[in-house]
Amino acid sequence: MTQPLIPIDQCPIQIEDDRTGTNVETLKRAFADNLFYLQGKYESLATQDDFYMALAYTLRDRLLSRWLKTMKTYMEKDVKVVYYLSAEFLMGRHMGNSLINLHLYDRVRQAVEESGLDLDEILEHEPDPGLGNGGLGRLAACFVDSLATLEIPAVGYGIRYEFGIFTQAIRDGWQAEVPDKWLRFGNPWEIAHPDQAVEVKLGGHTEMYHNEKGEYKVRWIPANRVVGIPYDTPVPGYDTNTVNPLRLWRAEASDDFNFDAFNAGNYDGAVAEKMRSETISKVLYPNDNTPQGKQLRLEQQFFFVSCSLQDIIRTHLLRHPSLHNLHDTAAIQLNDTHPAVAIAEMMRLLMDEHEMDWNTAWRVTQKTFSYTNHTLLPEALEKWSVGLFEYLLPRHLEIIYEINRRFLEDVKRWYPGDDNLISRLSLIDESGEKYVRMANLACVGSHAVNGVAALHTQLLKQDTLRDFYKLWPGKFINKTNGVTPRRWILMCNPKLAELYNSKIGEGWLKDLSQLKQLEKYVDDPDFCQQWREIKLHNKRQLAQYIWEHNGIEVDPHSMFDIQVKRIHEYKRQHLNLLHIIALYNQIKQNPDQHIVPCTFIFGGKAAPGYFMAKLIIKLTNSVADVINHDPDVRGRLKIVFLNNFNVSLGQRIYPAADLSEQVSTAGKEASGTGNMKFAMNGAMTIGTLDGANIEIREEAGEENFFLFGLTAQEVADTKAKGYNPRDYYSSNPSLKAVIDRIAAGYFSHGDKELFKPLVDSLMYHDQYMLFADYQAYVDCHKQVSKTYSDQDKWTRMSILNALRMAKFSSDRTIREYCNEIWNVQPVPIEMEEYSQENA
Ligand code: Z16
Repeated sequence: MTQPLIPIDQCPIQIEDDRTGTNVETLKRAFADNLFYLQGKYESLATQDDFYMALAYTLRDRLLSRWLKTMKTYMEKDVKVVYYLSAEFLMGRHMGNSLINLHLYDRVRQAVEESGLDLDEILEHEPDPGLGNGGLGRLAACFVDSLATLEIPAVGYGIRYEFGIFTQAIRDGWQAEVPDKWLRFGNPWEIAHPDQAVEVKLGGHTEMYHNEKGEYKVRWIPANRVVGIPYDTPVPGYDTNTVNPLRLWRAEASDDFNFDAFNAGNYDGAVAEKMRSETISKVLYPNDNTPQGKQLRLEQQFFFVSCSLQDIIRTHLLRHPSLHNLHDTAAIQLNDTHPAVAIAEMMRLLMDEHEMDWNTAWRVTQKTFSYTNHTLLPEALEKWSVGLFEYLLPRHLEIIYEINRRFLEDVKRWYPGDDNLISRLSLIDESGEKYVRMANLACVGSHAVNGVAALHTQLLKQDTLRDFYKLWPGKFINKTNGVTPRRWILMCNPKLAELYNSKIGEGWLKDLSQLKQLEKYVDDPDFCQQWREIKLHNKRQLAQYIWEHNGIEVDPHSMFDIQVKRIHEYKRQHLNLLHIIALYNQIKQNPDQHIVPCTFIFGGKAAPGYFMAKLIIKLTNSVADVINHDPDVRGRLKIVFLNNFNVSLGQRIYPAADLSEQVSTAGKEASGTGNMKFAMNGAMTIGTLDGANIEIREEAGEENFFLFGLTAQEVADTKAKGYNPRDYYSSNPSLKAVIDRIAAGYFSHGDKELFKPLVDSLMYHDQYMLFADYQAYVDCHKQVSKTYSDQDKWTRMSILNALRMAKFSSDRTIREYCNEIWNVQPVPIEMEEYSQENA
């Protein structure tokens, strides 16, 4: 061969080819090609799955030239890259998102229809990739969308769980968990790179040795090794050429794994060991806001951290002779403490494997890392027993002890004689059994620490991390969360997007503040009418879904009052239920009394080991059974528990809501992000002064927010004074009647035991102060009903609310991270002529 191979994206292509072209005819041909050559099917024998796969490959092809060009540009320009380390990425379906971000929606719809197929059916066929639990994982997904849209060089690093968050089934009103086999039919969006596999060590011991220069060094002799294989999924920006990778690691047994045992004929033993190491990336731990102190979980954390850091270092060394300037090419963000072991692993890699001295390594590490905290719940702060840590990561424990020794020495110099301060700041909790405190490790090892909403950051500074704040006030910074308007408006609410486009064009999708221009239409009857029709349309669609999945008929003209989120006592789904039962009690007392017809919709998963959360699901379904079937109610109240709430279901639910329930105990919800999705889609919020609710109310105007409940300060004060929930029960007849009805077994066929744990927990502890907020909540709902009865007023509030949510675009959040934490700039990707023309 005399001609060198020309990279495909540089070939002088004269006509549209089947892998990049975007004419309808080309798309049809590409689709048919993929069906034949990749799925190996004639159209007549193809299944929905084949069609889905063929279309997915057609789109992936169209992402590839941009993707490779993006990587090439980053490499050539030697840019600084954001590495977002997260144990969870709750991406949701890729196909619709790719269609939108590539501006191919209409042409692909036409191509598919002309091929005699239904695009919506194909879209529905994609399994929802659920590699996350809730808010934290979905935030990571919104962030990678915004990073690509803002043309920021970025890589998302995480774990390619073989089983994502379980599928929720409801059996006899209880949650049952079904494994999520999302990879069963293969994953057309990912590309494996076994050539870039890395090795991860585990267990064993350390030893000292002299290197050639005669210096003391430490060597880690591991007991086990596993291999991490990277799988890359393209993340396209909206209306840009940027396509960043989401790089997820799968654990595989290393080749030489137990070779000896195998050769000695111990076949079973060798296979068992192989299975054990591959277990690391098997399954996502299904806990939101409550860590699980399991060895396998620590193995998962270390596994993906070690793979990612080795990958980052390899990338850096391709262009630089040493790691002294790593912080100039890499900004590494720790999404919660799940990847916080990275501080120790970076130190180990720099010192033990790259010959750096301690002081330099520590400076590089601090300048490279930053840490996001997502919770104030004390039980949610991660800690690992020193015994387990030493067993799995002996070298890292040594390094953590040395970081701690140096750190506490500084503190003693700054604050002599304050032993309590020392024990609070220490990376090791020594109050009983010894633990490594991961938040403390993340704080000392990072140059920036952020909370996820203004109140949350303030409380971090005041309470949870106050001692660290005292040491380094400049390190602490707020970054209020956001959500991507591409998925959470354009994709899920196309009619609303179309209304916006018809008035102001499409600029709002990259600059949400442009929606403010629409405020002038708030008194335009035509606009208001369209607004109401869109909401009604979305409600009808959801009503149809409810009919098909729950067999419950709901009235699209009733008020859709919705609470969807993970089930947790602090989120107070049961406060919502107490209110519903109060309304029911009113009807039972006076069946003819006027009430605003209302459909109460719930959805959310409970951690499988969280008994009280599961009991709340059972109570919801039990209350629904009784109320939905009581003839006295005459259909004026309907209660629906939507099974298996996930990203795809969220896309149906948020646009159909009239009222968004954001009722956590003040001071407990770090931010919330569902609150933002509801508001952007025109739902009014009923909520406490918690998390980002406060900022939503600030933006919307207090007259456009249904506020109730104690403030975070009042919650703390009430607790300090000695809170007694029984006082509220005895003095409030409405509350008493509600609790008595549950306790009497009214919703459990006379069984007084079933809900006793829930009733007792409220009566005797009420940790989250439902009773203290009960009356204010019921009163606030009266206000909601009254307002909803005046449809003109409601519409006006809904419009202003939605138009004022610009702050909650994750583009704004990411810009702030870029400027104030990461110090990175946009890097536009230039494409060759041919694909520009087709774009
Ligand atoms: C999680 O989803 C959150 C916090 C946490 O410690 C662990 C998990 Cl898995 C949530 C917060 O509860 C929520 O308020 C916040 O909006 C979200 O993280 C994203 O910051």
